[in-house]
Amino acid sequence: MVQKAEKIWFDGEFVPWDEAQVHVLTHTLHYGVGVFEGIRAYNTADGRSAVFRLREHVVRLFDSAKILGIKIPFSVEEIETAIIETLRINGHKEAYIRPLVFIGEGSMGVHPGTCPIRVCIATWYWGAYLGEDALEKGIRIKTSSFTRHHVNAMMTKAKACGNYVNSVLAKMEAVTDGYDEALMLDPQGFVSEATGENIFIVKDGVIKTTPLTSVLRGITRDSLMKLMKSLGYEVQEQLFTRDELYTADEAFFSGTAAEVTPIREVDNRIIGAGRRGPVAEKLQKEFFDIVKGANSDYSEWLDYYEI
Ligand code: PPE
Repeated sequence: MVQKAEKIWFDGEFVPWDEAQVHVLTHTLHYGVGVFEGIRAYNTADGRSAVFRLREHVVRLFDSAKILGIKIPFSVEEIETAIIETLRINGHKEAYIRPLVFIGEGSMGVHPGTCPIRVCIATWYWGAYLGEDALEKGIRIKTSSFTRHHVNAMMTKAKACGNYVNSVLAKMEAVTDGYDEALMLDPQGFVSEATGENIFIVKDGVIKTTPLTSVLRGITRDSLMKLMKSLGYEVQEQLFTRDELYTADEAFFSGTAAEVTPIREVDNRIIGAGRRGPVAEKLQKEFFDIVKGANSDYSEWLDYYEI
């Protein structure tokens, strides 16, 4: 259950958590055309708090909206300010932040017509996405029977509500079958991403990740790639197959919610030593230092605020 906070920012105003409601004829509820973001704020080493890569997330929200033909009735700066204000009003020193842009009620039928565009921002505490042990021990995943979107069927660069039907189906299947997460293949059969994470593999010291075809342009993915290069790793954006993943020395997921989560088993095959590998461990340490403000080389990625 989500831990309730005091307020939700809704169309420019703060409303009590329980009153942030919509009508059943909300267009997005029927047809799925809406966009959202997932952002994290962390406690920082100096006792303050900071939102990680706020600008990039808000810009991606606007890009997602543009892809879907939605005009957000606020500016990037207004949404950024609203996010910080929501964290402060809720007293959240550490939180997951969920901005959502959706089409409200008005007309029915596939064409959204003149239905209003509505925007809300919720914040809540969210610990380790795939369980407390996941970050340390790694997770077990299974190739999904559901194929990831074709790039010209769903707009994969948009973090669109409707795109997640595919993710929810895959996640439910994986969990029902006793796995932690689903690995999704693209329509050609190459590894794509997971239901809410990008994927990396390591083989003979070289790191590979899926190119930006069928996958979301992950901000954690981008952060890790910059970090890997600065640490001297060779990183390639290249399509790879599930059997290449089976024989990798290490594999891990990246995402705002999942952070850096090692994968210890795929389709009942042990990956590497069957536990968090040295590259994942090193990247986790560096990543958490960065998000918690302990590495000044990356301070431009942090927007500080105080409660
Ligand atoms: N792929 C997908 C499909 C995806 O949903 C996410 C984020 C990523 C990749 C990684 O992107 P980024 O967060 O920018 O590194 N998934 C969000 C939603 C998770 C949820 O369960 O809801 C997230 O991690 O916040």
